[in-house]
Amino acid sequence: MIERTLAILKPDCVRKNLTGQVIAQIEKAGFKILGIKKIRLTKDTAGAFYAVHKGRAFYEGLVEFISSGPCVPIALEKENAIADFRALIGATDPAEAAPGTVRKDFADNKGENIVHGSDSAENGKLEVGFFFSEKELIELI
Ligand code: 3AN
Repeated sequence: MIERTLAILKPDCVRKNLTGQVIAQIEKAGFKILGIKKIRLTKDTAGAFYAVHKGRAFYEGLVEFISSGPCVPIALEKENAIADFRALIGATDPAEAAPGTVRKDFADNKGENIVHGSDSAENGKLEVGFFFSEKELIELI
């Protein structure tokens, strides 16, 4: 099934000048970029995006980190996009990520882990919609 997933190249990825390299890996893996932008999230917007994690021990730190500098949300489309993107980026904790994955190669820790990927097809659609209007994506197809 053709799915959409939302990637976010997080502030650590931007600070390390790795955005081009990670985007190259995403394209090499066959993902089509439907939309891409560079933004800085406010704490409020970051809190809304991660609302599902509200109440967990790492929530405040996560919101603080993702709003600490610019990030790069990317709307992606591909057959089996959710699972394939998660395989490309590796486990949440880089220490547990498989060799050759983006997080294994570039992430410092579980909190600062370079890239976000949606965890289900349903969330992929919702998260893409959080950053991109359907109109701006359709105009580019
Ligand atoms: P993933 O992004 O791999 O799907 P989730 O959905 O479990 O991981 O967590 C969302 C984000 O919250 C992660 N990308 C990571 O940055 C952060 N996070 C998750 N668990 C922890 C933790 N134990 N300590 C610090 N940050 C965490």
